Amino acid sequence: MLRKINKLIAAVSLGMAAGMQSAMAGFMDTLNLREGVTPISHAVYDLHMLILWVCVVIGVIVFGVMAYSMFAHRKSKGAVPAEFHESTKMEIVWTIVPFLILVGLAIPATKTLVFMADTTESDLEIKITGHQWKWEYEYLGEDVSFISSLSESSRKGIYADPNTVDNYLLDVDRELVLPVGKKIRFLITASDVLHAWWVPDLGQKQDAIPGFINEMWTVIEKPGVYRGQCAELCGRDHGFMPVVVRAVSEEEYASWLAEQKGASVEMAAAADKVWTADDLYAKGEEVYNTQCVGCHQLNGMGIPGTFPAINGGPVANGAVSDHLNLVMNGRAGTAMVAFKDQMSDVDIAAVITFQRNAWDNRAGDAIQPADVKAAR
Ligand code: HEC
Ligand SMILES: [Cu+2]
Repeated sequence: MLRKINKLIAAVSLGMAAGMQSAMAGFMDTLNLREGVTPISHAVYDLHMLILWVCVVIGVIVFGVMAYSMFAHRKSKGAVPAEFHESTKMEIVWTIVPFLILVGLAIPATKTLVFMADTTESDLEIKITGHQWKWEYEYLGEDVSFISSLSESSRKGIYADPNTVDNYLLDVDRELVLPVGKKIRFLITASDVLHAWWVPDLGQKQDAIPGFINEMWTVIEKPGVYRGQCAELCGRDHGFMPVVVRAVSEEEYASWLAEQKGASVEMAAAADKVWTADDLYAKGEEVYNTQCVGCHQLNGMGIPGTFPAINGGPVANGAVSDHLNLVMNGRAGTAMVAFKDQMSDVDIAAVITFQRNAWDNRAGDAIQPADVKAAR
């Protein structure tokens, strides 16, 4: 009989241990900080686990002593409270012990911070600029730069059923492609308001501040796609400026970079040729749907009181030179920024041609990339 009970207890406790283990693994996956894929994310994770366990041990000791004292010295057992005041010995002990614990935690924490701040000896540098509401990436010294905005599918999901969209609001039209195993230094700033560049798997978040350049570095250990978001409330479409990093092997990165350079040569050639109005319109619709819809809306009606309508608006139906001037230079003090630094000649010519002829607008004219180039 006794043996049977013993067996039962053994089986139950084994089962519980297994259950605990899988519960623990589940907890680690869903609730805990992620381990990430960079030396910094590992350092941060290890520091977090160390401090977590120190807190657990302190918690167990403190609550254990409390529970034991209340149970062992309860009134029904005739416990008589000790009566003493101002025990210097006790006061010294409860000051020194927490002090030592804090110093003990400050040492690894400071080490991690110093490690994170060391941006020296990087292999490549990327300048990241936050704009309302998109990210601009410049590969310094490589003559490659582009704007990364919310993908078309995510944008459509806003008006439809988000459940049907993959990576809803975490998907972009152009990913930040980076090589694995290289030390990358990021220079982070913003053109308009505060933003913050954040990718959890890289273990870092950095404020993007107009007029300031913040730094951070990373070495991505594993190829893959890592998603993040703007993490600083930056206006109406703050939730619509995701970050997508695609980490690839060194060879893939080199060929991607060469392709980008080829594309910019192609783009220069496209800027020199004369476009048909139809081609400009088609291209312009694409540009409008990624760069301008956020404010002026799909139907060109804007948001009354905040963003003016382009459909029937005075500028899109007025002189083309004024239209060009507005799109290139923006309007100071408003959310209408100068697009000349963010868009190519072709994109500017195309989007203006589109706006002048879309919806009910019937300007009937087109503007060539060469005109945009001349106006720069
Ligand atoms: C962040 C919001 C925002 C985005 C994005 C934006 N605009 Fe604007 N736009 C504005 C605001 C605000 C104004 C009004 C400026 C003012 O007060 O004069 C404006 C005005 C305009 C006007 C003049 C409208 C009129 O007739 O009065 C045109 C044309 C225009 N924008 C074109 C564009 C184009 C082209 C794009 C995309 C490349 C674009 N805008 C993207 C905010 C935006
Ligand atoms: Cu932002």
